[in-house]
Amino acid sequence: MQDGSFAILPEKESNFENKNYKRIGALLSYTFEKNSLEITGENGYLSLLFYRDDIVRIIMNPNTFPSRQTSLAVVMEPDQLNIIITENKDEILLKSNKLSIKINKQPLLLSISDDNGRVIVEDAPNGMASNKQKEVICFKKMEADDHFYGFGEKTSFLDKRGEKMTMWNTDIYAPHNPEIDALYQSIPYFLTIRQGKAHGIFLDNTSKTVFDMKTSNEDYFFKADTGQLDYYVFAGPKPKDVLEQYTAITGKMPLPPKWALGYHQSRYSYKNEQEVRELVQNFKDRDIPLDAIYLDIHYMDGYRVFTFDEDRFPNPRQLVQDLKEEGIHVVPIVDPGVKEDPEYFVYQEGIRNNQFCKYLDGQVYHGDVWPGNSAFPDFTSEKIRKWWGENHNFYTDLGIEGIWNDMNEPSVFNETKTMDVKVMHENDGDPKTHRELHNIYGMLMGKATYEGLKQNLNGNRPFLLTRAGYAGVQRYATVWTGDNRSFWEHLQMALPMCMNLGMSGIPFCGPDVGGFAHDSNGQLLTRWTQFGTFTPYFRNHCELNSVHQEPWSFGEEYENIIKKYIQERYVWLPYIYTLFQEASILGVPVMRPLVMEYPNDENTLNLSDQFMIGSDLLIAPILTPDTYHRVVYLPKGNWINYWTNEELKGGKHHLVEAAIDILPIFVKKGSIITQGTVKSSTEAKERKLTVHVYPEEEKPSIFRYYEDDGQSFAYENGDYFECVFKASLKERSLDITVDVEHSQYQPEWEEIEILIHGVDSDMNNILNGKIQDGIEHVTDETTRIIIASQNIFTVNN
Ligand code: MIG
Repeated sequence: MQDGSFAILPEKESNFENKNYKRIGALLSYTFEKNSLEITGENGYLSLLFYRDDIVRIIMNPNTFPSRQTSLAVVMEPDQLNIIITENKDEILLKSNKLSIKINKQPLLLSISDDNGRVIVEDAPNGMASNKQKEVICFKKMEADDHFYGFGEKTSFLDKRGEKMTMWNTDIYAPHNPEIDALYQSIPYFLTIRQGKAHGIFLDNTSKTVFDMKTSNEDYFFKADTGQLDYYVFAGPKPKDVLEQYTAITGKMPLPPKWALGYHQSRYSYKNEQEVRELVQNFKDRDIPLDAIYLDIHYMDGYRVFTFDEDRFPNPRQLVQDLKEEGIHVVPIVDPGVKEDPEYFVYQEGIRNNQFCKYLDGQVYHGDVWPGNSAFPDFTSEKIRKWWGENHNFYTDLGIEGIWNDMNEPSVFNETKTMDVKVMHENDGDPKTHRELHNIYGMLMGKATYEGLKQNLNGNRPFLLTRAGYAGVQRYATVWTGDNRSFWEHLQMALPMCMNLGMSGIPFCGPDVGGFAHDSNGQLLTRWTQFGTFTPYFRNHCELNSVHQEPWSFGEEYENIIKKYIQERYVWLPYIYTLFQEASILGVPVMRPLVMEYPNDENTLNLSDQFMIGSDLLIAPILTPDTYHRVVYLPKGNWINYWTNEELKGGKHHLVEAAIDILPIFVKKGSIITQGTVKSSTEAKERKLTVHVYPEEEKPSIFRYYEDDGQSFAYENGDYFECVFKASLKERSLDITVDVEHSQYQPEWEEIEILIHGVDSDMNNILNGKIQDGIEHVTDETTRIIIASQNIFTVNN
């Protein structure tokens, strides 16, 4: 029925009147205390609560005084702040050091400005409203030049102006196309760019939510199916500030183990031990680096989680150990559905201890998934999360350090694709329906799993991959974008999807390289792997019925190029790892849209087919078949073609060449990047750090380099290495300094090679204040300086 014209009957039009919304009305009374204001309105109650000078939380509850309870997305408590309040006949004014809120009394409407008096978030005439169906909604004014980013995992282009998006974690196998608006993740958060400045809004509501940036040009709205209208406003003003503010509320990604950043190989499924061993042998024989292999659902005994099938995998301990010796980790899949089988210990435990989701009358909910009829752990209870987490010692005892969570929307094989929304969750003593908590279920499975792994791994960093999530999921898991297809269109879509995940506080993400469903081919896999070299998460994965897409599957010509780009990943790791560390502290993404770095440049606002890694590296992959040229936009400044050292002027578009073995990469002139060497896996020793310097007259270059052991949490106690590389070019003299700022961890490399690009050989090169001997001119335009690593620590003196 949905496919016919029935879907567009006149009565189906949804607007303010049809939905019987009631505006909050006039302010009746209020009370103020230190950092918060409580307002009683005609048709609802309102709280304004400052968390920091630059973060305010606003809660509207139609029925009672707002609860200050948050979802488990929120990790921050409000700071002690002094907010100034003033009042006149028509308005109340609240002021922190960074934000001021004007509260109009009749009707009750809010207008929020930053410390420069710039209005950032302002209620539209409909303001806040609710209806009898328990919906809560909020309308905000939209400016002609507002552009919207974030919203987690969404299809289509980068800028979400003109889109209406639903948040309801859904397992969509097909199709992923521009009109599918609810996928596996729900991140009810967005960042607005308005005239080059940024601000953000996070709606903390775990039921179904909708963001409409499409229907009207004067205003946009966000609404929730049920619960409070509970949102946070972030002041900006730079895009990176908004990310820092949002992740102050929802938390930051912990530093992943280095092996999680290497190349990963997966297939649904490598079905038995022999197949896995042959796969590893193939990588060895062909000298292709590899850090992890995934075990999809076939490893289990009848799809029972926490088991291995004895025929297919007779000795998982040996397998895991042998692979570890080769520097390869094994990552098994774990789904939430627990098979209904009275002779299966997990099902027994769950039933005996009341750990599965139940209806109000106590009946356990069962749904059909891979193992057949199954029950679902109630991850909203801390006790139950602990049980689930501890069960993972089954894997960690075998030497496993990474887990893959799938189907955790939760996905159920039925009409609604998920659990009955009437099922209850314990929610640590505050029981709620699945309708109210649906969107956070998958993330809480992640929390249970990550915390369980961490406890079992004796100080090693766990790795968790998840399909479903909610705001804050970055604290526990890496996100992959689910069941894409081996289409060029899906390669194209992966760029804005990952950029917007990054803008949503999730730096560690990536698509299935090569495409999951449908058949890949040599050219597509080659171009996709080139892109994968720079996606934060780099895994090749495909489905049961599709052709094999391991790096060698399409002949030698493609294999060689694919191999080269997997190797490049390892070469770039010392740069990427530093960016991961930055992301773990500041919340900014590793892979970012150009608009994050150049928000005033209108060419970047919806630029969806190129991206940046950090602030200085621009990647412009080839995204269409039989294509050996493309247009690249370079923002203002000068840029260097990484492969040819050719210099290009920014502030304009260029046509660049890209033969099948070329991924176009551009380095900003005036920057410094660090690289390592080709390795078989991240376990192998890094012998040399290469520092590429691209000096720019009168513009000092600077790069803060970070390194640690890549596997433990010792960095939290200061066991890390940090140094700052600087270069300044003035009057035929290039001055380079290496300042070690922290060296409680000693890097493995034996030497640093400094490669200076684009200055002629008769230039004076000065290293840490001394004219350096032993300078070698590699070409007329590139100079090499080698420093033994023991001198790094003394070179300052
Ligand atoms: O409905 O475990 O997205 O990556 O290979 C299929 C089998 C279930 C969906 C995941 C996919 C995985 C597959 N899973």
